[in-house]
Amino acid sequence: MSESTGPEGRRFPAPQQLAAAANVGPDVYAEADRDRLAFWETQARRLSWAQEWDEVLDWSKPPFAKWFVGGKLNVAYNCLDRHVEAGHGDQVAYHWEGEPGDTRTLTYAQLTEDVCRAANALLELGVQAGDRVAIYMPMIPETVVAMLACARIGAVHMVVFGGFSADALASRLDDAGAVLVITADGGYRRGAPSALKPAVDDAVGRSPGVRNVLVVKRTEQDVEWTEGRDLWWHDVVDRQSPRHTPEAFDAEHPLYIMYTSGTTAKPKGILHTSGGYLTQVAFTHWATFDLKPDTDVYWTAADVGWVTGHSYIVYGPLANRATSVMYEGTPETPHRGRWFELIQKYGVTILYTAPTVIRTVMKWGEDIPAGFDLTSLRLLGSVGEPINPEAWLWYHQNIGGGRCPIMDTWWQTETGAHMITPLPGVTDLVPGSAQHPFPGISAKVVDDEGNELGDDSTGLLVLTEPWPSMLRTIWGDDDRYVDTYWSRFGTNVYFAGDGAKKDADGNIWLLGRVDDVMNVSGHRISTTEVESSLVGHPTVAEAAVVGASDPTTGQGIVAFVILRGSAEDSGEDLVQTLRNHVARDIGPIAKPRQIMVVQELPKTRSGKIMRRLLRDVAENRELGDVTTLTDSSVMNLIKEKLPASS
Ligand code: 6R9
Repeated sequence: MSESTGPEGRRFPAPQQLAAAANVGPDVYAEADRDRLAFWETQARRLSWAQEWDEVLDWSKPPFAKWFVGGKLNVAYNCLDRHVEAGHGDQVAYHWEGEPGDTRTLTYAQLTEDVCRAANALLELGVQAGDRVAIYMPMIPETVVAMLACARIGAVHMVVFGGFSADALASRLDDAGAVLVITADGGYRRGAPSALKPAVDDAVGRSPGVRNVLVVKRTEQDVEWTEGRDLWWHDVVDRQSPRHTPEAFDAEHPLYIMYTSGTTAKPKGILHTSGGYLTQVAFTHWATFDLKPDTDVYWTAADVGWVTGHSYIVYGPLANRATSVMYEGTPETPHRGRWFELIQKYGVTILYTAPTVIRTVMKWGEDIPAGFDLTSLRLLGSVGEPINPEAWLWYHQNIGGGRCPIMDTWWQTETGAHMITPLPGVTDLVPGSAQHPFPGISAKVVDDEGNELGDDSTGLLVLTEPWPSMLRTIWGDDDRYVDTYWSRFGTNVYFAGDGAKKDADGNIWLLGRVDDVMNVSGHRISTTEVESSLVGHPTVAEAAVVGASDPTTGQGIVAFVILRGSAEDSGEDLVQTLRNHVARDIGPIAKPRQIMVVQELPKTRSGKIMRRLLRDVAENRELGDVTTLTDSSVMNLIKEKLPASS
């Protein structure tokens, strides 16, 4: 265990100035512990309800929860109209920036009108409350408008990441039974227009339930057109009335489906509903990020097609009347300082992103962020993977200027909102650990039998009480919902699928997916720990570790590493140095059997490394399903690196 990852590693106390004015102070934990349901009830009052609930939680048929039973609200009204009615219509909701450098500014008043027009258009197209609408779009304002228009009329949106293939889209359209697809001709990625419509044409051709395809003109690429089915957004939406009276829906009315890949080929359609979801995303966004709506400029640098985009680009920020930045493209276009240029340009105060991006910029070198004025930043966030202590310290120093606390937020598509995270004005930060359950959340580390473990032990992460933004089911498959999440330790305990460790001070460290735990000669070693050790070496920027079957040890550790910009060579010497480094750091048992230096790693839209594919490579198998990769060509690059014999 390297020095910085152990409990003896450095602590970063909450900055005093921030703590003095923080949205939540240390008492929040005691308040939540005193009466958990009353606590969530208080948070629900942050929203505007057309009708109060009769009961906070109905958990009489676990694991099927109902929150704020009998309550009614309109999610879009809560994100838009109420802020306009309160006199904030001129406040900027989004500073949007396209990859080519075009910009749009949307105030709350303008966004409300745009959403009303789109809602009227959906109604004209015959979309009804409860219908499913697929959204397959680039990161442009119409994507947010489309989501909120669905929410406004009670239609269930299903955003499919624009990088996914026609196959991935087709299987989701079919599973959800979508009646409408909203898309664009294309979007800009890495300096060039990237088409979306051909994949839609392919997928919709196989989905007889889809009546119409609504197409936003973004790149002006040529598109094929199916008369009677395809409609231009500007023809249908622009002529609509900018007024629409929102209807209040039940707190448990479905809001959206978000597909997430599971261990089997069939993706799971995670269902979120309205009142509890909006309550928890709004409250966590406000508390974890200390959001001050009048002064902050907030930026979740992630894709809307990931749950992080749903909860923390769209619903949380808008419910809290935040001013956000939204950016269409990739961090390295047209140059590697693009993100930092945006922080400087808009005076971003809060930045929320994924460790994979931090490690990428680390690889490019600290000169890149150093070239921009980042002094507007006051708080940073991390999500998607464990953030290695090295990457944490680098983020803290080179982007946060040593002054911004980092909120390492653990949560999932299924949980809807933050579940384990420090709080900015309260927690002494421990780099690499997500630390404590959020107030009102019960998370525990248990052994294989479900017994709670004390401090200083390693096991499985479970959630032992229902929470407002929890998934309600897997779309169309209640049995799979129960089996996947609520059967390992009984129907009252949610099995998250992540390994976790509690240190001697009770901080929770996430150790990656349970299926990422390796077993080497009977020793359980987490891929995350070996990866952190490798990234802790000065030559390594990124590492992915998998367990490959091994005739003698059961599994052998195989590592794929990307070197830092300044590091040279992939020679045998360096590989030996790195193997010894891990052995010294964690123990000889963790010494990788094989280390391969590569240029790229296979990643999902949320920056998660697809270890399953690397395991296929390490075990010399045919590659499995690659539909959720952002760039499937990286697998060919990696295979080329393999020694011809293996
Ligand atoms: C929000 C999101 C969920 C899985 C989760 C875990 C990993 C997310 C993390 C983290 C360690 C963090 N994960 N945040 N691991 N520390 N701060 O990422 O949702 O795409 O569904 O992934 O991501 O393994 O189980 P999703």
